[in-house]
Amino acid sequence: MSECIFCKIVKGELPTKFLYEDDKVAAFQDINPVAPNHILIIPKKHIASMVEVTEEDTQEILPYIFKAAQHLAEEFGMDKEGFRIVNNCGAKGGQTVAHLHFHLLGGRQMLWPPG
Ligand code: D5M
Repeated sequence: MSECIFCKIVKGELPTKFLYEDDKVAAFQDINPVAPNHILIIPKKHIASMVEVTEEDTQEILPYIFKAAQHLAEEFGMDKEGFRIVNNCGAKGGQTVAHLHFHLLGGRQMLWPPG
């Protein structure tokens, strides 16, 4: 998956400052922020989308996504005021990068329903 832009970020082939990293996941600023805090949390393993997540992934990766989200929410002061986590899946879900990622959004009032 050498053409995957997020795999390139994980491999250090695209200069990107990691805001959080462990063995399983990495997090960095979204290039096109839609909120004062807009961080992408991704698995280091290439998984194309939510529908590709396996039973093994749910055990071995998803806990680390939650851990990263909690850590980042606290670090950026979102734990007290609230935040939103979004996963866009597939064309109608609005997914544009085919590597599983979670948008951690905060720093402003979120609205519902989303667009
Ligand atoms: O979200 C994909 C997101 O990925 C979108 O908000 C832009 C962001 N993006 C794309 N390329 C980069 C790089 N190189 N650095 C940081 N952020 C990036 P989706 O849910 O698929 O629409």
